[in-house]
Amino acid sequence: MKRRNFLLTSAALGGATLIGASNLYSYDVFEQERDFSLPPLYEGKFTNGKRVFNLNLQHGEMEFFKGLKTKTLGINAPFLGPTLRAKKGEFIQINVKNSLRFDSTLHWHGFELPAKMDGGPHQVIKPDTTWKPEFKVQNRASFLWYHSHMFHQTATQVYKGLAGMFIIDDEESSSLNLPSEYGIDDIPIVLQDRNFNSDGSFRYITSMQERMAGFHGNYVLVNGVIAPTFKAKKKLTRFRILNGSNARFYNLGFSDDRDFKLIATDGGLLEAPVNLKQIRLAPGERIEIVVDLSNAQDVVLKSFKGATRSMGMMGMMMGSMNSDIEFDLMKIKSKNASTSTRTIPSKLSEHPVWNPNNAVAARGMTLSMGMMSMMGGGGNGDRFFINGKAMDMSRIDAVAKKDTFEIWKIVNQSPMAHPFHVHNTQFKILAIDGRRPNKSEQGFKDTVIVDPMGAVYIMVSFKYNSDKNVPYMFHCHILEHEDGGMMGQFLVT
Ligand SMILES: [Cu+2]
Repeated sequence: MKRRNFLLTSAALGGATLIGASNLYSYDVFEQERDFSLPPLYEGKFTNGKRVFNLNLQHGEMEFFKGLKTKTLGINAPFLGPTLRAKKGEFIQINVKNSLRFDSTLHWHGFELPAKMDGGPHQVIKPDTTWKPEFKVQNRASFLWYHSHMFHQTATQVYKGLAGMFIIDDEESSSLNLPSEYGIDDIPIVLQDRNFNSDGSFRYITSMQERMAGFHGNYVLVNGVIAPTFKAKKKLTRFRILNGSNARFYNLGFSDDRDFKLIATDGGLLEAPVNLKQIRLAPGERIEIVVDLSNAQDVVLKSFKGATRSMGMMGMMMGSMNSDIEFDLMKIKSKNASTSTRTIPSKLSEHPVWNPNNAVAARGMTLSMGMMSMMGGGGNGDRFFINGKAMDMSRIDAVAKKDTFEIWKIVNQSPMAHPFHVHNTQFKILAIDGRRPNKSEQGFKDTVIVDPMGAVYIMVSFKYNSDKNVPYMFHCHILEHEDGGMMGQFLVT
């Protein structure tokens, strides 16, 4: 009885700190039209045979609400960063200057790259210094991203804005006639939920429940804008969608229930497009979809129920944070969209066949949450574990051999879903809770949803790089869980 009251009270308090209506979803968020924001495209500059990018981590200020200033972090901008773009096979160098007042890192999420260049917790960039990773782009055409991976600080640094998108092209992707003009018919979208105090400042976690479930905000930003209106230029439009939220899952679809074609997942093109009406997207995951907008009717990109699948008491707590309700993300107007000469080929790519019998090792990764955190009380220590251990920078949890296959079984011993992410690889899903992956789950992945009390088998290969000293990370991509210990380290030798 007491607990129930507490939950009700915390939900009510959460509402009181918001601006305007009690939350985003109880009124027409499109009443005030806000322009869609396209992140600037930054293709770098060729110098001595390398594509060179200059990035600056900086403090900034944004007006998410008219007349109210929010202190933010950004990369070459007050909030978030440019969309970087490079081609497979190129050598790239990224000069990352830290103009912040504190340590940070910048991790190239989804890249297969040398461990020293990964931008994880071991590659700290001190204030007023510049980190200059360089590596050959080995990934096939795909939609990757970059973000802070500072130990214990990832959640707050990403929350304030240290993230951006990264597009890789290759001959295969360029030879297809898919929509691919940046900002015209090829539109990147990062989804991030936030809360605000009445003075406009970001509101972050204030309760143990929020830390446990991960941060869930009542406003969803699309490229840094609350519920924008996107005016389509072409009747056939590709959206590259990144879930850059700290913890919120989405179940994406359209208000009129129209079909869309899923053409790519984390690691690039599927073998063939898959017709869908809804698709779940967890923090860290990306999808590329192509939508037919030729009927000229306004339509809303939404998140539907069914995103989180939390169980029992966890489900109740998540419910109090609006973690699994239906809500609007972005309005799409296509009245003035022109006819497209682009097409969606029925065959997109051919994936190599990976035979599980060729795996040289099998590993188990069990994800769990501490009982104290389950009860919502006590202690400041780590509350999230992999194989019963919290992340330790000085401990190596696994050693893999370069260019071999391994099978990892990821087991979720908790009542909420976790997106499991592995660095330096694009893996394949072998099985999800005892079933074969369906067509939309058969692409290359670097992050996979492991549902409550579920188990997922993945086949991983670390093809290109080895380093006997510097580890890569595997972790839950709910950033509060990662910071709270649900992370481990592996070497590739
Ligand atoms: Cu998690």
